Amino acid sequence: MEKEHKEFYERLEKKGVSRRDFMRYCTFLTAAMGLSSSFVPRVAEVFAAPKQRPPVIWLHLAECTGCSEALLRSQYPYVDDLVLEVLSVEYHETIMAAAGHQAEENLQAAMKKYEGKYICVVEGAVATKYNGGYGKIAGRSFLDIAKDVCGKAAATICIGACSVWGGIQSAKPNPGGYKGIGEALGIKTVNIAGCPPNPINFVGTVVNYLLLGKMPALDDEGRPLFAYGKTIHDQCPRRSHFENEEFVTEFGSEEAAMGYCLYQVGCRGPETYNNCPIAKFNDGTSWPIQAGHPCIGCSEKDFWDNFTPFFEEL
Ligand code: FSX
Ligand code: SF4
Ligand code: F3S
Repeated sequence: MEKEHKEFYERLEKKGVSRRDFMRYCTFLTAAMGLSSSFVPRVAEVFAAPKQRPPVIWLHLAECTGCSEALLRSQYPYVDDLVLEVLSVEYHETIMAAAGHQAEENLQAAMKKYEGKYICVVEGAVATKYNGGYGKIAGRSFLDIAKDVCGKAAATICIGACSVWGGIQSAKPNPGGYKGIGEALGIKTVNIAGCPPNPINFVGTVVNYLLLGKMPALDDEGRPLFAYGKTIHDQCPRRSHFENEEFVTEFGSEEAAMGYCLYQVGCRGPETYNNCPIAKFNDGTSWPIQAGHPCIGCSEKDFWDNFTPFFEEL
């Protein structure tokens, strides 16, 4: 065990991440997961000396790959994408070396070898109209692929609004009949909502599974409660301005510079459940409202239809 730890920290050092940075990350992750600080050493252990590395098949369907990008390209990318080392990722089109027929063979081989045991992570929506004509890989429709791969998985985690509810491709008039995985397949999925979701919400879900042997508690929409239990509005640092009716009515104005509430320029924070004000993005650098942009409600169902036009009070 000691040797394993030493090697792990040496590897981190080489990537420019000190032991201290790593422990800070684990402390933050533990808090984000809603666990007490006594869990920090155990959370660190999940990365430093993994007891199990569950096989994962990661599907890309209709989407922009922003979800993988968010995970892989944070400010200290190595820390977030550590989770990919804890998992045994058997198939992931963005990061694997194989292509073409070889990639397809890898997918089939992994499904056979780990049938009923692998976790399927899905990015992207499924086209359901015209025999799946709006989305195919290697001649197979997204719907066929999803049915096959999710059907043989131990659990399916949907990462991003697209796989959760259909996302941008399912916005009206939705010509391809796009749907999220749960609806298209009639199965229960763990839903990491957002466009893109915060990587910490995915990492926290996986670490919860590895640490406690189960998926985290979910809300009615299948979203982990530790991340999506409260509205943006209830955690927003601009909330006192809302209460005082101090609003931004124009971008670039004095009120905007003073950090007033963005409700009148279309903020959907009151209707949106997510932990952005606490978790922030890029290792705690900022988040939409901190940067002066209203929340567009990216972690809510059908936000492209329900919350548009953006920048207007609903
Ligand atoms: Fe969708 Fe993810 Fe938005 Fe993009 O893959 S949730 S379009 S950020 O990337 O699925
Ligand atoms: Fe609520 Fe948005 Fe105003 Fe923040 S900026 S207080 S989330 S309405
Ligand atoms: Fe999305 Fe709103 Fe957070 S737009 S990233 S839920 S602040």
